[in-house]
Amino acid sequence: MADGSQRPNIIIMYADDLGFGDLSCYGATRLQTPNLDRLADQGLQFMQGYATAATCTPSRYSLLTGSYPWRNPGARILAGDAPMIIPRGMQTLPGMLQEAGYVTGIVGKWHLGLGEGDLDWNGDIDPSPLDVGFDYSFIMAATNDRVPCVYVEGRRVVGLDPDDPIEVDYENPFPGLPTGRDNPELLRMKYSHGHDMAVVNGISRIGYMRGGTKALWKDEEMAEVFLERALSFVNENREGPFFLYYALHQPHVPRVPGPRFAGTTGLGPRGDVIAELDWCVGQMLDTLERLGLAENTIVIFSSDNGPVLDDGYEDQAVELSAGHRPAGPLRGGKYSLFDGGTRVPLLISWKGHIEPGRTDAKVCQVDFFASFAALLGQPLAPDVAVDSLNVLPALLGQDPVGRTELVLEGTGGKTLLHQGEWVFIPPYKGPAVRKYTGIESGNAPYPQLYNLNADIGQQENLAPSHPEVVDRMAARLKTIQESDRTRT
Ligand code: NG6
Ligand code: CA
Repeated sequence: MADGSQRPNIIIMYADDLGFGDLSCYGATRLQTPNLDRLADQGLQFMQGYATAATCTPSRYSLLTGSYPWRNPGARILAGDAPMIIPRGMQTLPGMLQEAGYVTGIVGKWHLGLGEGDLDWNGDIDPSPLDVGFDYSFIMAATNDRVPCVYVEGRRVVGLDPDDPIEVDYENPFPGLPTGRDNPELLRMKYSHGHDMAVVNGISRIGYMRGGTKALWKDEEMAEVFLERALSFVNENREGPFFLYYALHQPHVPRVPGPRFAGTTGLGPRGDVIAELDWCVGQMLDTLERLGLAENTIVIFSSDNGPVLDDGYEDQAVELSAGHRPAGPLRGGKYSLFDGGTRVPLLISWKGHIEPGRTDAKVCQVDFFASFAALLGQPLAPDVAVDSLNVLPALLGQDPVGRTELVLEGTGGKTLLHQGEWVFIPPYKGPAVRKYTGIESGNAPYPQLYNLNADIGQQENLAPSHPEVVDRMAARLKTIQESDRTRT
């Protein structure tokens, strides 16, 4: 297999802020995810699958570059007008796959920056995903709560009227234009914190924008717009091999389901958009079956970070969540140093190659790069994918262990170390509970040590009773951070 003679299609479906406990196959009972459960049934369900970080940009950076996010100080939650943080010329997962003969595409959320700063949204956008390994790109620039609220295909804003140019500003409002702060009467969904700037489609966002009226997205159509592009990409490239990074926007705020899903789950918009996401996954699986691609396609599903209920809008996520634990048994959630921040759903199927089942092997999204390179027999230069380990046997269900060591990030570059069952969190300044979201950050003035095998909920700090483990892991974390690579 490692001779590269076999080149399966690869699809990574990547949710935004979906938690370890949000799928029925991971134990949710108030929410049903039949299509994701179907994927779990036909593939391998990881009980210890990790994003590299508890927020979006750093996790996506690692997925695409095979590098830990904290190596790049720019890999923090980005504004919608931020310059691209993947340097031109840096080898990426899609770039490696291009070299292996794949046609590569991205559809959905990008959030890794565009252009080189001071971007003119009305001209050619450069650099864009097209410059870091993608042949096809249909994206939103950042997040669905950040301006500009437009789709970008290739290098161009979709549907832009040249007589109505787009301007974006993250500091100053445009005089005369309404904002969420000043014009709450225009809002169909109120903000709870932040998100009080430009009003687009009756929802106030982060950042200000003017113009581009015809190009503005409608949140309730976003799922179908992205799905349609993702399915078209598969259809057009069905001769293969292709790689599709389908980065769904759900269940990130603002949560606005299409009419088919609004009100269907009883959990409010957050539940409804998860039902919608599940449907999108089902449409993709059905399409693969219909095109006869189910056998020769590796299908991966995961999420960029853990869950959050109130992330800035009054959408009843908190009020209607009784009986639903978005992070399952894990402590914390999005933004957190605890496992709820980074341990996420991870499903992999490859019919005829992966024996269906569950696995406790520890794997991280940063490892896809080296693992697929190994599958395809693609050599990796030492300075490429520097933290990506070949865990292909674990991904295929042939190794029950996977990674023995993993560095994870909470928010803003704060790191922690996993070694086997041990988790070490260094002392960090900052509030123990995050303002507004109410999520436990994991910050503490003292070191924390947890044993995940005995205590998945990270309730008992074993640091006081195991000072030698704390010392060893603190030293190791420092060594890793001072090194320029962990792949040997
Ligand atoms: C935060 C936003 C949050 C979300 C997050 C990024 C506020 C108050 N909060 O700053 O709503 O957009 O950034 O989420 O503005 S992520 O999934 O893309 O990392
Ligand atoms: Ca996210």
